[in-house]
Amino acid sequence: MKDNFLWGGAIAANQAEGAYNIDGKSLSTTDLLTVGTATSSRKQTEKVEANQYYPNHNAIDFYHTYKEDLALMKEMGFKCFRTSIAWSRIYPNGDGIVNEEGLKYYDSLIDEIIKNGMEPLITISHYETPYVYTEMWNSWLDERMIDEFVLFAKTIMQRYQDKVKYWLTFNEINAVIFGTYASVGVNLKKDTDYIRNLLKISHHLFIASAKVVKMAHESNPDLKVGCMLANTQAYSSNCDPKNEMLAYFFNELFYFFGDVQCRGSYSNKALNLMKRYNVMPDISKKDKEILKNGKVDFISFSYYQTLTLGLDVLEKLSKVKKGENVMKAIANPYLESSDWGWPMDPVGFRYVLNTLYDRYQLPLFVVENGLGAVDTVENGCIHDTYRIDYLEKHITEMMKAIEIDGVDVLGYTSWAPIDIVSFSTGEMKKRYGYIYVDLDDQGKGTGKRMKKDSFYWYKKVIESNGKCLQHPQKITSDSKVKEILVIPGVEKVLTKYTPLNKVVLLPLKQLKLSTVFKQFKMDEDMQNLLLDILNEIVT
Ligand code: BGP
Repeated sequence: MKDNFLWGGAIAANQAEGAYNIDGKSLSTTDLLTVGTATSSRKQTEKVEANQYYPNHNAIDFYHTYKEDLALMKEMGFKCFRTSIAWSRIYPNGDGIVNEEGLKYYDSLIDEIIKNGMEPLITISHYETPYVYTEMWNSWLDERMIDEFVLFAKTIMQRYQDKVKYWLTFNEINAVIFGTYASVGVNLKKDTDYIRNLLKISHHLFIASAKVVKMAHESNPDLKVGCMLANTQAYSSNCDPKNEMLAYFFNELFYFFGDVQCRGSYSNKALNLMKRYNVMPDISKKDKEILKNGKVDFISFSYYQTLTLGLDVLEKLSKVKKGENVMKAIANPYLESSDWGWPMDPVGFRYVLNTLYDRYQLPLFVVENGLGAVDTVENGCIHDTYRIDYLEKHITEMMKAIEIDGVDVLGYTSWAPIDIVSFSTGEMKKRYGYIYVDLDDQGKGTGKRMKKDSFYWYKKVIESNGKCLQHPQKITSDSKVKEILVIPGVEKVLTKYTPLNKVVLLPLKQLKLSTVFKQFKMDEDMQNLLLDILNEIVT
């Protein structure tokens, strides 16, 4: 692994910041999504309704806690931190008037990221288009959005060009296929023009992105701008060539977006298909020029799962009962699924790193990968071995792609280093973090941050540049004194920092640390400090 490999974590403004209506911010599209569950989707409302709960309004209050949160990430040794800039803080009213208060917030956030030794990676638009555009023009269905986006991007890129080198234009640009409102704020009727309109929206996004890439390169050649694609690799459900063909065409949908942004033009196949079905967007000569001059510098992508397709997919999907998870119908029998039904496929990760690199020959950046799972707090500890297991396997495969296969990867920012609101369901209990946040699905709780076992594990991974991936023994308040005393250095710490001495320790050997803490009336802060010191020794 290169010494400058960018290990870190990724979040998005709308899922973390909260503070949805302060310092001049207007509503974003995501501010109007209610809370959902794994089996019932989030609802979109036209205004904030009193009897509904909108989890993104307060999220985890990162707007106010970023200093403490970033300090924890620094402790893990992060080299890179990805977040987005909420458009609705910068141009809240869609009238070209900039909100200086919003910029001030990002001035200090970005300074803080840098102060903590991390390279900022900024997503310009991450599922948080100002809602005013949906009201005025049905958002990205209207080509006027291109200039609005370029203005927004210009404002932030000029302001932060000396501080931020890596930029992404649209988060998961291809997610527009799965939901036009959730991704870019367009309410699209499921009528005969659906596909034509979908392609029109995509074309607007492509042009806007390409203009921003060109603008960035012209204003500062050091800036690197990437696309961001949601990767959901499809496998054929068996070796029937017809199923293989189906999976191939599904994957082509993904490449449709990658081709335009990386190669600077629509592929012949895409043009042919759009012509044949009479759904071609208006692609002027000038547009072609813009696309050609706005090729991205690198490819970033999210990777969580793969899926399996066969010609019987529609039949399978039609059998899914109300309330059941759709993902199960297309799950791979060789893979286990997460609590939310997402098939976990570490080897698939190596596969997509290879295929993407082969196709475009551009550096890759893994900007999202992680496990959304339910965590339980036991005696102040969170033993998330399942998360460590998931990440360990995925990082191992990524390292094979880099070290054995020769794929060029700039960095890995896992989603999400701290628990934040889930985008798809709006739940808090779908947790990804190394840092636990004490809030529930209704936003109730203290908001307190706690380190999970994965926190110590990831710290070690970064420190060793990926060499130490094994899950080390972790000391918790449940550990028995006799088990930890055999670890070199532990006895010294216990006798130095606590009222314990060798004589006292002897009869306590059969006890758990929590009992010892109680006997010696150690307060919670002292207990946590001691556990931190002990785990420092172990790792
Ligand atoms: C990606 C989005 C993120 C994030 C992640 C996990 O598609 O870019 O915003 O949310 O998925 O998904 P979820 O939060 O729904 O579990």
